Amino acid sequence: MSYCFRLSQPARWGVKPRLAKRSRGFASSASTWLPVLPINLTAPNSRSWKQPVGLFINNEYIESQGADRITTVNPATEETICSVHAASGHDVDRAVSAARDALRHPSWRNLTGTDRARLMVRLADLVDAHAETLATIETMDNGKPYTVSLGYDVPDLSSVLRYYAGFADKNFGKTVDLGPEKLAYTTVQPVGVCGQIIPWNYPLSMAGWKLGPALCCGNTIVLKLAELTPLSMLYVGDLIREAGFPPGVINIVNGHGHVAGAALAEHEGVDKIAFTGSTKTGKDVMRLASGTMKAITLETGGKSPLIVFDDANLDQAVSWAHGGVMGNQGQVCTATSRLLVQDGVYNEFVQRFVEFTAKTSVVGDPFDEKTYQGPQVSKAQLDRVNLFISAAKACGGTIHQPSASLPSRGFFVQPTILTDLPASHPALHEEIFGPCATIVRFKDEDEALSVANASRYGLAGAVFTNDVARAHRVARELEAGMVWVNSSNDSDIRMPFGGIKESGIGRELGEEGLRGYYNVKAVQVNLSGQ
Ligand SMILES: *[C@@H]1O[C@H](CO)[C@@H](O)[C@H](O)[C@H]1NC(C)=O
Ligand SMILES: *[C@@H]1O[C@H](CO)[C@@H](O)[C@H](O)[C@H]1NC(C)=O
Ligand SMILES: *[C@@H]1O[C@H](CO)[C@@H](O)[C@H](O)[C@H]1NC(C)=O
Ligand SMILES: CC(=O)N[C@H]1CO[C@H](CO)[C@@H](O)[C@@H]1O
Repeated sequence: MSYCFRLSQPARWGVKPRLAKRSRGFASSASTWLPVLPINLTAPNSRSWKQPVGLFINNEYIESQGADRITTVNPATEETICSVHAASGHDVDRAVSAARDALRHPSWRNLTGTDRARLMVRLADLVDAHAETLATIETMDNGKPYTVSLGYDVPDLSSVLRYYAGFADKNFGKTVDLGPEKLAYTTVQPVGVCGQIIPWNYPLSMAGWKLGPALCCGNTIVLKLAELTPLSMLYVGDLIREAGFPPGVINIVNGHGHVAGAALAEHEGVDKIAFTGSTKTGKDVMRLASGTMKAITLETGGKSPLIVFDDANLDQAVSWAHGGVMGNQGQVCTATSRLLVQDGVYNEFVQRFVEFTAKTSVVGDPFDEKTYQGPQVSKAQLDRVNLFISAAKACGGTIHQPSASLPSRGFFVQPTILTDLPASHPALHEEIFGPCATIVRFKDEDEALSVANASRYGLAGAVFTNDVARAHRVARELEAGMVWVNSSNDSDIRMPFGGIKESGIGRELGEEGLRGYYNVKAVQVNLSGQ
């Protein structure tokens, strides 16, 4: 099979030689950092707010030490929104030492779980009280529809904080019976300073998934935001201070991945690193974190299969399959982007899926409440999706683009369905991260499973069938961290979220999500008198 298409690989993190040497010491206390005032912004929906643009360290917005800035763009208009301070390695040192001090400080260390829960709930209430502003910022910076920002992203942040607040006074150790001459028990203790690196596809929600379990267990945090979406969580900094968190417990920095992200991942003052993003960058984080053998959790890429058997309810399958790959502009790590459809219903499924997409995927202004699909987050992401589409054309695939015309400005792409691709085509194996579905036919259950599992990823999978036994058989055999029967993209904060294979390490959400944020200490007391 000749290759008609090959993706070029962007540079790795950590290849820059200066990184290997950075971040050894801590920042000196001599402070040259000055406060930064917020700027006034107004969004296309006419809402105005004061946007912080500094680094949020020790409950203050301060200047970055270097001249580095990140300029962020509204992807629907291609207009610059503003610039924010970008952390240098020294700024990361400062944030880490603020977090280390807070970890030891009685104002945090002496709190009971009940006290921490109260702070977390207060923050959740403030997030809800500022929901419209936060949703506006998210939509302007990321491009996702305002209805989704307001209906999903903001409430996800507040819900996850409340959910983990509920665990804060229930995370206990155990006593273990070792006989009359020994008292043995375990206690749970915070891991320490947690470096958390979040992606641009769900900035508020991903921050919640990281902050919730970490705060619950008494850790302190340096949260690094994504370069493409620096604004919404910076705004939350003010709410963190207002909620009453002691200085240094939650620090929020913007910065470039290969500078600030890398500095955090290799920092000797950081005890744990949690990362959500691409598989490639996840490997860089792992490599850098290995220097001090940090605890890690990674939530990385996916190419999740959705299997439709002949006996499925096709209306149901089409509707969930559409949401599973077209929702959030297809910028979802769990996107069920590989649709595998059994021979008997293949033609009908393709036809109905194309029709459903034409009807549902309304592309346009993300502040318009009729819009289902806003722009891709950036020009680079748009180019990536278009590259896969033109590669599919070049290899003789069929391209279905059922929606009407696109807005003349902004990083918009047609929702796209690719069929008749050769089995080795990259569009069937690489994560496209756009509203771009591939559909492949299969003969029987064995073939479906072997195609579904033939991936380096193992994040999610979905199956549609009327046969209960088959549904559970397939759920068991799919190589994935999450399986949906008769649905897709149907996560719940009370259920663990994460992948196997190259889709990640560890789990977020659910009770399981706490595991990465405490250490268990074993204490054994000799009662024997010997
Ligand atoms: C914090 O706890 C320590 C040890 O239990 C105690 O000595 C100290 O006074 C407490 N500090 C505050 C501010 O409560
Ligand atoms: C998929 O789920 C995410 C979060 O769970 C949500 O933001 C998105 O809108 C969903 N997409 C659809 C089409 O339901
Ligand atoms: C999936 O849902 C359809 C439609 O409600 C139903 O007919 C089918 O039995 C369900 N499958 C399983 C395994 O529950
Ligand atoms: C049941 C089944 O087919 N499982 C397969 C999943 O894919 C892996 C890797 O391709 C195979 O080793 C399994 O046999």
